[in-house]
Amino acid sequence: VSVATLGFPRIGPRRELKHALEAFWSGKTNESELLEAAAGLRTAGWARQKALGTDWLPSNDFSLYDHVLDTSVMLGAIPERYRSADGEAGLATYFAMARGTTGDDHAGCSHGSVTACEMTKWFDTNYHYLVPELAEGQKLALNRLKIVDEYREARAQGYETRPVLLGPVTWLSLAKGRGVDPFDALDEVLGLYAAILGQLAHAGAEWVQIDEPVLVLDLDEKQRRALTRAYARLSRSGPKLMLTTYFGGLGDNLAFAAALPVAGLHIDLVRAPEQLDAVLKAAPRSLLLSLGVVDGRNVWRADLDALLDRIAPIAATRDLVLAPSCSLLHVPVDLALEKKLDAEVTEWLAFAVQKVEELALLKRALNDGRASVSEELARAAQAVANRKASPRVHNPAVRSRVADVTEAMYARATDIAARGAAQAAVLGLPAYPTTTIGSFPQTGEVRNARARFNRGELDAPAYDAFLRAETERTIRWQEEVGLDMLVHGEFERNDMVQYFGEQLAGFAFTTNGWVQSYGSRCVRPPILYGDVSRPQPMTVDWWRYAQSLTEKPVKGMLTGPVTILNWSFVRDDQPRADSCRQIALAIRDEVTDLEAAGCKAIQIDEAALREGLPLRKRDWNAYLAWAVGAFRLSAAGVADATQIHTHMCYSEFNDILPAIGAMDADVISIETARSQMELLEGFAAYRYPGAIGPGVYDIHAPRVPGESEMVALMRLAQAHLRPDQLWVNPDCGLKTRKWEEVKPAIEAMVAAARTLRAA
Ligand code: THG
Ligand code: ZN
Repeated sequence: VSVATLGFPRIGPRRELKHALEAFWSGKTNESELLEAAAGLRTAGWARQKALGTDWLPSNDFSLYDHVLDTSVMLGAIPERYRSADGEAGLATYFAMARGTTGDDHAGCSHGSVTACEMTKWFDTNYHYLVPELAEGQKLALNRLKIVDEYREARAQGYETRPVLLGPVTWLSLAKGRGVDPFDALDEVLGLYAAILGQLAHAGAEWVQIDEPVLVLDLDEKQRRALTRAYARLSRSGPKLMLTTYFGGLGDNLAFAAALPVAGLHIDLVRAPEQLDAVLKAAPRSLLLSLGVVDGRNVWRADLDALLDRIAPIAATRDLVLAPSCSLLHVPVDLALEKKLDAEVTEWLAFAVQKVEELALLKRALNDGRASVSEELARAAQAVANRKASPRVHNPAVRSRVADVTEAMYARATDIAARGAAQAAVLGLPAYPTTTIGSFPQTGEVRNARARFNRGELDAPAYDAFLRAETERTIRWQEEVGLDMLVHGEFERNDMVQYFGEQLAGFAFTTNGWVQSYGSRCVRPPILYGDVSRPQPMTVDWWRYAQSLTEKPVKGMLTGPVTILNWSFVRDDQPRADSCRQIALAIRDEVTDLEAAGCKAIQIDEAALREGLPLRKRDWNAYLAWAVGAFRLSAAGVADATQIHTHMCYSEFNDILPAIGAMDADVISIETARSQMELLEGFAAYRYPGAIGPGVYDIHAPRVPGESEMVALMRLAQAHLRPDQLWVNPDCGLKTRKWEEVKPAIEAMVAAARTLRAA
């Protein structure tokens, strides 16, 4: 038995990569300083994993921005607009693809102003990759081979590694064709992959890890044929291939995957423990199996005794590799850096470093007998038992409240049309009412004040006074500009999920538990460990203060239960649906408290509802049923006259429109500016009954659109929806924008609404 890691966090224990990247982007450091910092992180990663007992060290799991982008650049899939005059694909090209350029801040390089490549979620994780693009007539060709360089770099330092390569069929499946089917390039791509593998073999690599997470998805014929063709060819290209699958079970692809001519197969036994027996049956003895037994997506300690009971009989009959279920990219680096987390919860957790320790312990128990590590195993077992028995996890009051939830609690008293009339009478809004999604710019000043408050340099009354002044200024500005429904601006919030998690019982927080979200950006997901309750109102005082400043209605702003769940590390001791229902009840309390305080419109954001969809279509309905149910449970406690809004990010939801309709929100705001309102066809065809605010201002770009552009977008919307269904708002929250951009854009938006009313 040996131990592998499929990938280690690249951001660094103290986000060293983030700091190195941002220093470079701002011009404080030069390219060689950035590359030196990156090399330092790689060396530290290898040394660390080796010391912890990893036998199969990964290389090329590191990336300066994103491993999918690395793969695209390696294959020469660089869209024309990023190609510099001298044809070289260096760092400037790489970061132009990742982040776009503004034309002026890249002095000396030949790019004009270009937008970044599209970015989207990596399977069902909270990590974003850059979408590969293939255009008609595009010629692919190998670039500088980072994978070979990093293999050699490790070797020169005395580390024999198993290079990590994103598989060709997954890369093609993620790619977007512009006027072409990416799979038309299959043979060209396979030729390049074969050459890469050849070079790795030449450099001395005996094994290569080749990631094909598409093997856990519903595959079509084209993908299956491509996989067969790919591995028939690549298995003859030099190194032995460890084909890795993760984020789910192989399911109906099992027989197919087990028959591919590769030397090893990695399976995810955390997401799909039930597949082990079937895999053992299907996998020939000659296939080296890698068992993903430790959760690469969550932060809990593993139950080592249970794992040993399961694995020992297998280890007696065949050679095994033990590994995390997937790359450790998705968990924080090191629990030892958490000094403020309380001791009881800390004992239940394992971050990347601790997960490798768990694997090393399993290996020793299997190779040398359990007795050789009985003390360590006993300690691990005690921690697991403590967690199970802890009163912090189980709250009888929450349990009985959930048990008492009735069907009626999931439904508003009357239907959406009748509610609309009641709300119109209370709110007195004009046609085409204007509003924003909730947040206003988190300026350097705001972030600075929060940082000083967190460091204890600013006391609570001073911080509070600062936030109130920001809120008041923002209310005054919204009144001046003529918005119809106002927001308080959310200056008191950091990350929205973190903000609510910090105020709910049942969640724990880390100080260094950063996980890469995209590029240099990270999130610190809350850790949901116990039954959830809301000790006291969370947002009511901020809303009350904001409403006291104006006669216009101010929206209450909440994050929905599904989004809080999807962006947290969640319990693994009960179904996600059960955790979600508990969060929903806590949010419901906040909703009814806001209503009791006089709030007439409450927005419950479900930014992450769509991205929580299971990877397999057959699981969609079950997810949507409980997710939509949780939203309804959080929202349905209010009177007809109280208007419930929701907001969803990312625009692809035509395939779940019935579920969105079933959420029964009075008003929904969505991203549409970039897709020219295409999405609304779906809403129209589905006869969406509620009101819709199709975003008319793409807040993801610094560009400020003008009034006529927004009017034109709304005219497109009018083609699909009744005038009384339409709201006018930006695409998403404004927290990442600057006031200099927001002010003219919102002024133009209000002017656009007035033009529509006049027509
Ligand atoms: N919250 C959480 N997850 C998310 C988002 C979120 N996933 C999807 C999307 N939004 C990701 N977007 C971002 C945008 C900005 C940042 C992170 C993810 C960001 N992070 C700061 C950084 O890395 O410097 C740290 C923020 C902090 O101090 O908490 O800017 O909104 N949970
Ligand atoms: Zn959004």
